[in-house]
Amino acid sequence: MGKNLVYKILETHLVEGKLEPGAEIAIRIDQTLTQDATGTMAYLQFEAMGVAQVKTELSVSYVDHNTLQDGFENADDHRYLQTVAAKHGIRYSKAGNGICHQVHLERFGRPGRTLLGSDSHTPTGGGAGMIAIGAGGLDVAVAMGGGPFYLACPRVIKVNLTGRLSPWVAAKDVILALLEKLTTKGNVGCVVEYAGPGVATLSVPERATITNMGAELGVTTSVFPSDEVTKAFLRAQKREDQWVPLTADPDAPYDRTIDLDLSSLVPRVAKPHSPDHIATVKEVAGTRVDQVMVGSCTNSSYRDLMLVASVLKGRRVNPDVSFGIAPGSRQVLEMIAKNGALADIIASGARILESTCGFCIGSGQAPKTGAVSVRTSNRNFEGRSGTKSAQVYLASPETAVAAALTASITDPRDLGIAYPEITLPAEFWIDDSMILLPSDKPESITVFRGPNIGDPPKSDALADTIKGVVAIKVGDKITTDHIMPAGSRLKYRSNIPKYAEFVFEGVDAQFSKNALENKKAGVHNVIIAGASYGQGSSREHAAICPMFLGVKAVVAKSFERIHAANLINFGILPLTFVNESDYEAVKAEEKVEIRDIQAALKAGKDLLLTTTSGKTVSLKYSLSERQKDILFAGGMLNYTRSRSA
Ligand code: MIC
Ligand code: SF4
Repeated sequence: MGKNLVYKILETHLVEGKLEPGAEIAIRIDQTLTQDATGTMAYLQFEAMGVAQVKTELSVSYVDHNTLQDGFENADDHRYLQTVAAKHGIRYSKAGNGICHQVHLERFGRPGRTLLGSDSHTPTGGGAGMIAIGAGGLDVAVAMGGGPFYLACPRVIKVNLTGRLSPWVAAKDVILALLEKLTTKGNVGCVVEYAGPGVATLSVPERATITNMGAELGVTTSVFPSDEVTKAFLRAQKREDQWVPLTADPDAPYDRTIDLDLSSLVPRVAKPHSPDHIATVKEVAGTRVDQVMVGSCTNSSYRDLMLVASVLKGRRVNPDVSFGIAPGSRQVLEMIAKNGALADIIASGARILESTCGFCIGSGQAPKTGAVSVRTSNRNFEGRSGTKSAQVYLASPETAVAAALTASITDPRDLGIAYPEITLPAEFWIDDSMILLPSDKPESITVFRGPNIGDPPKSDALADTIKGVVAIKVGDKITTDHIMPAGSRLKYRSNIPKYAEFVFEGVDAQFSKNALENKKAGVHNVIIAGASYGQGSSREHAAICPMFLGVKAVVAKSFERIHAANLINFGILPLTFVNESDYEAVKAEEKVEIRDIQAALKAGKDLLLTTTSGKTVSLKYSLSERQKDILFAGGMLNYTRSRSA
């Protein structure tokens, strides 16, 4: 029997385990990326490992998230990241050079390679035929140190693309259609592999839009074959020598196949407040719009910006709309500046924003009270825009620019404008001068540490009995934005005690204070949650800060992959209900106890949670022996230290 593309790449990188769906495997990581919001912790942990030079083929540290610099904190982090990169063999992409995923795709994405990134949208690289996976910073630090990455060997879903997109229908509509089918829940442990004749009709940046937002499906990653289109893209980036052809064998097995006819698709949006809350644009057409934002790692490529500029040329943004545009990279910005498209954008009345994440993560551009904001980004969780009452719709650049012109959600096919076909240039503008190379005299570099940068907190070995209280009980689809807000709080990413003050800020403003008091009184904190707990970002702060507050276990109906791994890395037990209906049995603020944890874990037996109201609830877990050992040690850092000792 033949092999699918995912297993072909995994096979060449396998260092432990067998390629059998569900089994734990370890793979060698060729490339890593970090961004500044997760990077400081990742490099502090890397430094703690005592490895002088990274052992990967390529490691890049990007600064793209925290560039607002309203205070010294972000700038301190940037300088720390720059010096630590210079010292340890890491390239450093300066603030202003662009969003990590866009820049990485342009300059480093390489078919057949593995990439581990401390950001959940790392799968963007799948657009160029790599296995690109998002993980917590600690896992990335381990990979930089030469350690393998452990994951559950995925089940592979084939998406068979046929046909070709119609005018005004975009790559974004492909992934929105898939989110409609597969939703954000229930896809943990899967990888999406694209195949079929429709693949050749999509450019690499379009493929990257699709793999980027595959993160919202909750899959481990998504990948496209590497073909002539990939080759042309690499050639245009002056990297043709890095091309290799890669496709699945014709008789390759898959867990299941989804057929998607590109020509049948229509423009779609994700309605507030979830990326899988899908409607066709026609269904919501006429909704009044206050703000439109084009950018983010999903839709900020040269192709996307040229499309928007071509529509705006000679036209004016509706006076009732605030329209912001953030090009994904300096390459994109320079190219549209040189070819005049930027002038068309400026003339239309759009606001030009820095090439960073910015609005996508609520770092600036918060819309007005109750605003409707149409954005080309990938997440519309409540409050993420910085305005709790805002209604955020996710859409393609085509649909976004239509809303900017009309101040209402509008099917771009109804604009009455000739569709501007955008072709990619034969050569992109290449200038890597903002990607600093590591020092050739690493010993001469002193790492800068400003007052905002604290050491990662220590965790204790796993307690045999958890005796404490349900510090919070939450429902389904709790995202890492709920657990650990970003936006205006981002600047505390390097200062755990301070950042921990904001855990669950928007859900229960007293949580942090109460949890810390419990901890001081020796009472363990337990979180009770519904399905898909920890959706969204890879931020390990959603585990580190609860750990700092004395959270010992999260009991949920189900977990998202990256967050579950982060909990384990920081010594917090991720447990699930044997009977989901028991979720109802455990009340907020109730006293709870889980005994004999070590013995049960060693024997692979269920755990029992007892409540003060006299109920007993069975709990299970999905942990490999290695993960159990990490938990016994009280987290990955302790585990690594004990093993090297
Ligand atoms: C996000 O889109 O939520 C982020 C900000 O990029 C996060 C990373 C972070 O929280 O720093 C992600 O997606 O992993
Ligand atoms: Fe940045 Fe938004 Fe992409 Fe996250 S999703 S990496 S915040 S642009």
